[in-house]
Parts: sequence; structure tokens; C-alpha cells
Amino acid sequence: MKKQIMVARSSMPPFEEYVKEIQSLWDTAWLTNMGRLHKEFEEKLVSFLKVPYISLFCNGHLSLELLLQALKLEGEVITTPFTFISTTHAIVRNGLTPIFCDINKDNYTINVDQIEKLITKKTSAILPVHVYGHVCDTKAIEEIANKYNLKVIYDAAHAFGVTIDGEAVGTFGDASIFSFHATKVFNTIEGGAVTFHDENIGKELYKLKNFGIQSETVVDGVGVNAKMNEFQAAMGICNLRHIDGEVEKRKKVVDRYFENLENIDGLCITKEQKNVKSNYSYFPIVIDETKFGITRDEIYDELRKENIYARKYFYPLTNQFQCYKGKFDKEQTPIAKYISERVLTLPLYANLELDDVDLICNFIKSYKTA
Ligand code: T4K
Repeated sequence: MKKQIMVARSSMPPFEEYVKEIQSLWDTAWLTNMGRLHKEFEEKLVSFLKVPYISLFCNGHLSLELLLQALKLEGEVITTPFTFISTTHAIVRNGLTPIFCDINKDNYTINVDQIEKLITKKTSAILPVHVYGHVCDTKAIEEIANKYNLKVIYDAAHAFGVTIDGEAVGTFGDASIFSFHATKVFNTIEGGAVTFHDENIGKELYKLKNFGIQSETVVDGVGVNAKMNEFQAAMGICNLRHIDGEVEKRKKVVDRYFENLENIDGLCITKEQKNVKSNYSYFPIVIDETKFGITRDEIYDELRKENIYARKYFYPLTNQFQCYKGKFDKEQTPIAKYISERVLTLPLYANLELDDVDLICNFIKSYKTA
């Protein structure tokens, strides 16, 4: 049987290192509810991510859901449909209406030229996504938000450690959320975080992730349980020691993809963004079937026959899933529709062998018929 190559593979610290990190938990028996490792991890992340404040969560999705709740938003939120379903669900589950803006053809982030025409009296916020770790046009978004007095929340789930012009991605807007899921560049098994500027947001988040509890006798918010536990924090502390090396290895994989797949008619790969320190989180390719000869779906199927599990991140558009069917028109965001129907994210993880990258690319090139 041919070996399986999956789209992602979790980065793990050496086993002994993790065991050493969790050993003290057997002495204290303090396993969750903002323990010692949780505090240590928060401090380390504030420094690594170069952000003023951070609040940790059990996963990225709940960090976004509770952030929207903490900001007490109402009405409509402008966002994009070319993302993981979490972004749209978080808006809807807060009783807010997502208004879908189209994306740029070159980096798949929100098209800032189309935001203003979507703003109405009901708009309370913009929720752009640094999709694949590509940085949105944060300056233009800030100008629009200031003009119309809107909040800006970034879904930075993919953008751990990314900087632009030396500025950390988690410092833009009112707040940003990160995912530390097992499939991400940096993981805490499951996990997530919100980074923000206003201490009051932190107080609200602290409460909401712990059932809205203010004190033993006061519960003044309708919260949930979204706390990160000590085992997750320990994983984060360990993985943070290795993150630079992991990103460096991912860069080598991405460089190899570029060497193999550059300048092929019908196959579009995203150029590195100017002045961006990337984390190399995903490697999307967009296949134009008229120039390449076969479709994205055919390549996806052919690769699976070879045990290569590329993924269609992000297809369908979030607003076309069954639960939203009929409520949103995919023709409103033609670029997002075009990309979503043609994109394939190729396997990318730190320990992916370069020979395997060559193999994947050779398969893809061999299907070119046009
Ligand atoms: N916003 C955005 C823009 C996001 O992309 C996400 C999550 C969120 C918000 C929400 O953050 P979280 O609440 O998840 O923290 C995966 C991830 O579950 C999800 O975190 C991620 N985005 C999304 C893009 O991808 P699946 O269902 O496609 O993953 P799955 O289970 O098919 O795994 C993919 C591959 O990863 C596997 O084939 C092998 C590898 N893998 C997977 C797991 C679970 C590992 O190596 N280890 C593992 O433990 O959703």
C-alpha cells in the first residue's frame, strides 16, 4: 500500500519534553480553570505575538463566538464567504446577520473596494479573514471602520506569528482571534485565543468563557465553558519553544512547491505578500480548467487514488452549505465563487519530505492536458 500523505500533520514536541511539562500537574491536581500553566502560556504568547493582551480559549471557534458577544454587536457584520464555516457560524450564532463581501483574486482576502457599498444603518462591524495567513489590507479597513464607526474583528485563525512591515497581525483592529487546532502551524491540541487592546474586552471574555461568573454569588453574563485546560497550555508552552524551527521547515516545503509549480499555464499559485513574514500555513493552488485541461475536482480525485489527500479549503463558500442554503446568493461574490470552485490546498507540514513534494507536483503536472 502506498503511504498516505495528508493535507496537514500536527507538530508535536518531543514526548519527554511534554511529560516534563505536565509532571507538576500530578502534584497540584489543578487541571483547568486558569491554572499556573495557563497563566505562564498567556505571558509567553503576549511576548511572542507582540500583542498588548491575550485571552486563551479551548478552541478558536469559541474565541470568535465569545468575542462577538463581548463586543455586544448588533445588526449586520460584513465578512467573506471564502473561509472555514466557523467564521460564518460565529456571526449567525450571535444573532447577527452576515453580509458577504467579495475577495481579491490574488490573495483571497476581503476586497476593500467593495466594503463601503455594503454598509447600512444596521452595520456594526467588519470581520475580515487573514485566509491562509495572507494579511488583509488592514490600513484601508481601518479607514473605513473609522469613517463609519464600526468595530473590526480579524479572523486570524491561520495567521499565527505573521507580521507585516514588522507589525504583528494580532494588533490590527479591535481584536483578532487565533486557532491553535491540531492542524494549524502552532497547536495546543485544540485551542484558540483572542488578542486585543482594551482591557475591558479581556474582563468580559474572562467572564464569558467561564459561564458569565463574576464571583461565587454573581453571574452577570450568559456565558459558556470555553476555558483552555492545563494540558493544552502545556502543549502550547512546549510547541512555542519549537515554532521558529517548524516555520523554517514549512518554508522549505513551500519553496519546493514554488520551484515545481511556478509558471505553469492554468495553475495559479499565490506570490508571497510584500513585507509579510509568513508562517507558511497553507499552500493553495487554483486550477483554471480551460488552460490546464482538467478540473480541480478531477485532480483532487486522481490524487486520492495515489493516497495524496489534498483538500478543497474552502469549498463550498460558507453561505452555500445546507444550513444556509437559499439565504445567500453566491453570484454576489463572483471572485469568491470562482476561487472556491477551483482551489486545492496541497499537503503542507513541517516534516513533509521534499521528495514527496516533488512526487505530488509531478502527479499534478502529469494531469495537464491542455
Ligand atoms: N476560522 C478559520 C478561518 C478556520 O480555518 C478555523 C479552523 C476556525 C476559525 C476555527 O478554529 P478551531 O475552532 O478549529 O480552533 C480543520 C480544522 O479542524 C479546523 O481547525 C480548521 N480551521 C479547518 C480549516 O481545518 P477539518 O475537518 O478539515 O480537519 P481534518 O480532521 O480533516 O484534518 C485534516 C488533516 O490534518 C488530517 O487529514 C490529518 C491532519 N490531522 C488532523 C487531526 C485532527 C493531524 O495531523 N492531527 C489531528 O489531530 O478541519
